[in-house]
Amino acid sequence: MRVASFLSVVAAAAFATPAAAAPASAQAGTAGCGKTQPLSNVYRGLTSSGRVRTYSVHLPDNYSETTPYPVVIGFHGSSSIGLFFEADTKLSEDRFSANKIMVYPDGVGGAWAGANYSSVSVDEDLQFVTDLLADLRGEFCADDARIYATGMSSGGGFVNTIACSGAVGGEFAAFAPASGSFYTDNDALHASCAPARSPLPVLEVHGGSDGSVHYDGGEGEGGTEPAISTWLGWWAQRNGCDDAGKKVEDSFGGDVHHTTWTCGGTEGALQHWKVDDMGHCWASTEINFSQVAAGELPTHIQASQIIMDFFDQFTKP
Ligand SMILES: *[C@@H]1O[C@H](CO)[C@@H](O)[C@H](O)[C@H]1NC(C)=O
Ligand SMILES: *[C@@H]1O[C@H](CO)[C@@H](O)[C@H](O)[C@H]1NC(C)=O
Ligand SMILES: CC(=O)N[C@H]1CO[C@H](CO)[C@@H](O)[C@@H]1O
Repeated sequence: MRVASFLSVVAAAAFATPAAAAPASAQAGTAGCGKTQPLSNVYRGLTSSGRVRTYSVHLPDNYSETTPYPVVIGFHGSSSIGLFFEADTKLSEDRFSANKIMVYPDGVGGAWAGANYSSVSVDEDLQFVTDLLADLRGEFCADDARIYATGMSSGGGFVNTIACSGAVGGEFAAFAPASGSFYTDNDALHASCAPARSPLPVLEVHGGSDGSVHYDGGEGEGGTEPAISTWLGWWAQRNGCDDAGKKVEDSFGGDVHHTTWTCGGTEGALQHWKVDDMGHCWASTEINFSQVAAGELPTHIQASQIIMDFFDQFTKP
């Protein structure tokens, strides 16, 4: 009896605290503001579409439960898990994300929907993103206007699937797939891609020598992929970009090409980095697993820095 009433007091206090401590700031802090987080690395599970799904979170050093932080969700490549993507990209290191909440979800069976080898439907994985966002908002102090998605290979492809989904994609401020395998929304008129708004900021990084997700498109591991230039053309159209006025900057002896479009008056709302001699990996100036796996060496550019700098420029209107 005593224990029970003690517990009910604790429970009442636990439920009362977040609401009472919620900041009255003008920033769009989520319900998780006010909840203390004793650990900087958190592994969480939730049930989505009747299935247990998992994800890991890396919080900023000295996380303050009253500061709404930007959130970056990183989707791993095929046959992988979130923790591997985190280690490979080094995205949780302070130099890239000191003031961000980093989130790394796990795909079912190491895969994301859209690839023909995935065992879940696109609708189910999109529902998982919705449920993940709800869980994040309730647990952590997130800036609702600054939620971003990046991903590698099939994870990059899934980032495009999210961007093309009005309901889920509308929750994000910007998207950055790398070495993306774009299996969905490739129908003849690509009309199934229905972004929430225009322009929707998108940046892609791709190797010109990618032997898995060919720059010129074709048959990939999990389906047919468009040529990257074709795919960029679709986004230029959706985003209302001035295609004639796009700027191309070549560097590193002509190996690296950075293309920037101005879309609906927003400079850089569509961007592309192509590295001619790079294969299928996460672009980095430092050696890492995905490079080793692809028989690659470090390259000229650091995708982790480029992508975080890109995200910093955009807030959800
Ligand atoms: C976190 O706090 C410690 C101790 O106050 C300080 O030395 C460190 O620089 C802080 N880290 C960041 C990223 O602000
Ligand atoms: C997936 O698509 C690729 C490319 O079109 C094809 O070669 C492969 O056989 C397909 N696999 C399955 C399981 O359908
Ligand atoms: C193969 C390799 O160099 N892997 C490195 C990738 O990055 C992580 C995190 O910095 C290192 O711990 C690995 O050694």
